[in-house]
This record gives sequence, structure tokens and C-alpha cells, in this order.
Amino acid sequence: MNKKMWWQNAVVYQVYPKSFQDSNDDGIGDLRGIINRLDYIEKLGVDVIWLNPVYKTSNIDGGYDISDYKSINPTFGDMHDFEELLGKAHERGLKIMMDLVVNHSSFEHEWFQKSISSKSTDNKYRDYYIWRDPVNDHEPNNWGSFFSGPAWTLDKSSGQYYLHLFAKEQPDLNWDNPELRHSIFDMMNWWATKGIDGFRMDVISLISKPIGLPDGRIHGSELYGDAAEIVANGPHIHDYLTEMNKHVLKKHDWITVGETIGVDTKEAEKYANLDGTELNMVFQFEHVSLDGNDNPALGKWSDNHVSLKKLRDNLTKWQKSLYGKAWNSLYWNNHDQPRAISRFGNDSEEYREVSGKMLAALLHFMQGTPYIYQGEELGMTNAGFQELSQYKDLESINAYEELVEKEKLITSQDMMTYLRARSRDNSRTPMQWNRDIYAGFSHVKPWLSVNPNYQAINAEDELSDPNSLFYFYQKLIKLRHTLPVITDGDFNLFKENEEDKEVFAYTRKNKNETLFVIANFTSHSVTRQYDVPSESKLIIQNYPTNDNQVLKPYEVKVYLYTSPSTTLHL
Ligand code: ISL
Ligand code: CA
Repeated sequence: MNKKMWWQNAVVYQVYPKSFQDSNDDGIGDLRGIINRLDYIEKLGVDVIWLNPVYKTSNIDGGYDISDYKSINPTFGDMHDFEELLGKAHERGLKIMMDLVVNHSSFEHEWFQKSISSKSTDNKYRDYYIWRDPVNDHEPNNWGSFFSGPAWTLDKSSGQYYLHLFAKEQPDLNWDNPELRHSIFDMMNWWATKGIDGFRMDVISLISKPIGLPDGRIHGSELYGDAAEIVANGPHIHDYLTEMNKHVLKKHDWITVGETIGVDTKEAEKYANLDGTELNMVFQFEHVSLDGNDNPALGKWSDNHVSLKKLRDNLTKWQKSLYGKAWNSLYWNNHDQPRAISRFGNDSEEYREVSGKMLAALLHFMQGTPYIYQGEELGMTNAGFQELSQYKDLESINAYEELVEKEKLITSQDMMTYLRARSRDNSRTPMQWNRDIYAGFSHVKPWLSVNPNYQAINAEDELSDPNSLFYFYQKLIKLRHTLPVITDGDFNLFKENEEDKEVFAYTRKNKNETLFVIANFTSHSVTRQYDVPSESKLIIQNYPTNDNQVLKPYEVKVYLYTSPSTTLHL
């Protein structure tokens, strides 16, 4: 694959339908709500909308527990609404990428209902899931679930355990069964006939389980073994994706991105190789795992701030390692991660907007396909919940029970602090459209509390302010669409930047163009001198004035140098 693919020049906007726009006043976002907001998404200028799951679901895990892959969650609408959304998006030149959740299904899925009904060898569905006999009256191995507790649940009637890396209502599918794999490929091709434009593949790095299902490592005082570590990038993962590519992906001009827990740059080179034999790109987790708790038993639960050096080293490694070999996806946050500004920037009134612009520019000038999570373009911040009862996400609720109540590893107060910093609900609060009650998301009380800061942070206000974060994102997207160097240039840190604790500065360079991206990561002014050719043009900045060598708090400046022989049409 040598020519540039359309998705290499695209920007994706992620919509979490439950929290985007409620159209029928039940407090829950829906497909009609998204249709009603297509103008807004089009105005931002993105190319693709990624929809988090919209399928029929048992609603245990925000739709990641699908009970029917071919029907729409009735709370969100029906298949006609979906087709209308797809049609209207296409009319505007917007593509739609769906979520594919096939590491597991819901326990209510027909396949699992048949699977659990009998362990007889005539029951072909038994082998669609992962069943094992007890070992010494216990679970078959020590794996813990991502959502606390063991990764195995006993089915009393058959005396066997089934595996669920996530909640017990999310049994893992057995990808070693060829018939299961083909059922999934058929379902994907069925969605292709509807005209969708691709898939984001949920925890796809976990589908090939290790032979013999060996115990995982136990970190610190943890109760269970680490399943993710031992399952990720299993023995047949690349065979299964190559097979999927042959039966499905290569037939369609799609965008595909694998959500790949446990993937390093070497593995990513396989998943997202530029020959196009597997997926287009992956979501890697390294840069959002650098600020975990120092106590390994607490994992992601912390309120640590990553140092600039660690973050820069990591992002630089991904930029350099994949260059010319595989394709990156670029993201600061999503429906599982806290809000970018609260985590990596500064969500105080004074610096929220300016730090949001700095983070946006830093990411959007890198190589890869950028993903904007709904509300990020407005500078939405973490939820700030004070009460445990405000949280709705099972990961947060279960973690509180396990770490505070059961294991007594930390105090309730500390856990509340960690939830405020890291809970997935931080990014799931309703989209802030305007200053009306419930931020214009709904006329009734939404399923999850609205962030009280919607009076200060909302789409309507930003659309009427030419200097808003919204228009800054719009400009970044336009620049990507106009300047080839953003898509194809190489990446280098400024040499003197490698140990810098305050500034992140890099270049992107192709034959004709060089970009110089310089960002102050701190809330104070700093002075730096970098060699930027004097003919360079300042193409974007987040302050009204430019003091050359002085970088104001969270200031970002991006210069473009064009070799004299070319003319640019900006
Ligand atoms: O965000 C996480 C880090 O702790 C995990 O909670 C998350 O479950 C993991 O990143 C996998 O995410 C995906 O699969 C889950 C689903 O709950 C997430 O929303 C989804 O993005 C199970 O389907
Ligand atoms: Ca609704």
C-alpha cells in the first residue's frame, strides 16, 4: 500500500450516543438526537463519525454487552432511524464507523442462551463460548475480570465455568471455533450491505486466548492474576485478523481501528501494517497508562499526573516506530478515559481553554488519524462528582466495592478522589449544548448528571465566539486536510527538547514543508530558543500575540516553513 488512503487524511469524531442528544425526553441520548445534530458535526469539519455501540443490549456496560448484533437498541431508536442517520450523514460527506464488540457478547445473546442450555456434544453452540471444568472445586485459573472479581462464573446446572474477561454478563466468545468466526464475518458483511464505512473493534487484541489458559501474574497484593497481560496478542490473533481481512475487510473501502490493550509498537506494526493485511490502525494504551497508581494492586485508580518527559518519550516512540511501517491513531480521551484537559492540561477557569488548545494542537500535528471525543472540542472537563451514587459505570462501582469495602486497601475518601480523576463516567456526562436546563441535552433529568459547568462551557456560546476551542479544532482539521506534511511528514523532537521538563517541541518534515510545533506544558511562562527559519509562517497559536522566545502558560505555536520552490494554497 503505497498510495495515501483516505483514512490517513481523515479526522474522526466519536459519538457516545447515550450522552449526545436526547430527542424524545426520556433522559437518554438517541439516534434521532444525532440526526438533529449533524449540522454541528459537519461544521466542525470531521470526516467520520464513530458511534459507540447502538445495538440491542442488556445495558450492563454502556452497550458493550450486545444481545443481538443485527438490531438497534430500542432506547436509541430502530433500524429505520439508523438508516436515516447513515443516509443523512452520507449526504453531508460524513462516514459512519460502527463499534464491533466480538470478544464477548451479552449473556442474553441467543448464542449464549443456547450455549448454556446444555453441555452435550450435540450442542454446537456450547463451543461458541469458553467453558471449563472446575479445578479442585475452584475456578479453572486465577484470572481476574476487568470489572473486579474472578473472570469465571460457575453455571450450576452443567457444573462448568464460563470465561468472562469483563462482567459476568459478558461471556467471552471462543474464536478458536471456525464456525463462530464465520458467523461474525457474515454479520460484518451484513452491515456492509447497509452501507456503513467501517468498524472500531473492541478489545480485539484479546480474542485469541493462550493455549491451556495459564494463570496470570499477581501484582502486589492483588486477589487475582492479570488476565489482560497473558491474553493480549494471543497465539492466533494475527491469523484471525488476516482471515477477517480476507473474508470481510478487503471487500470494502473501510476505516478500521482495533482497540488493542497490551499492544506495544512491535505488535502494532503487525496489526496496523501498511500492506493492509490486517487493520488500518490501533488504539494503543501506553500514553494513557503512564499515570497509574504506584501501588500495582490499585492499577488505574490514582490521581497522579504524568511527567512531561514520560509522556513525550512515549508519544515520540510511537511516532518514530510506526513511521513508514504502520499507521497510528491519535487520541487524548474517549468514553473510557477521563477528560483530556482535566488529565493532561489544566481545567481551572484561567487555563482551561488555552491548555485545551495546546493539547489539541500538539496531537493534531502528529502523524496518524486523530479522534475527537464528543465535547473535547468544547473543552468539557471531568464530572467532579461528590457522591458515589452519582456514578453509573459498573467499573467504578465495582472497584469501589472491591478496593474500599472488601479488600480495605484504601479509604473511601481516597477512592472518591481517584474516581474523580479516572472514572469512565468523567467523559460520559451529557453533551453541553447550551445554557438551558440540562445543558440542552434533554428536557428531563438525564441518566447521568450534567456537569454543572455547562453555563460556562457549551456549544452555543462557543459557536458565537470566533476564538473558541471549537473553531480552533475546526482550524486544525482544515490544516490537516490542506497540508500534506501533517499526514506524511517525518517526526523529530527538537534536539534540545529531549530532557526539557516544561516544553514539548517537535518538527514534521517532508520534501517541501517543515512544521515546527512548540508547546509549553506548564502554567508559567518560559523562555526557549529554537532554530526556526525566519521565513516561516505562524499558522496557528492560542494567544492573540506572539512574543517570540517567550512561551506564555500553555502556549502553543506552530510554524510552517515552505521551501521556496513550492506555492501553498492555504
Ligand atoms: O478503560 C479501561 C481501562 O481501565 C477499561 O475499563 C476498559 O474496559 C478497556 O479499555 C476496554 O474497553 C472496551 O471494552 C470494554 C468496554 O467496557 C469499554 O467501554 C470498551 O471501550 C468491554 O467491552
Ligand atoms: Ca431518548
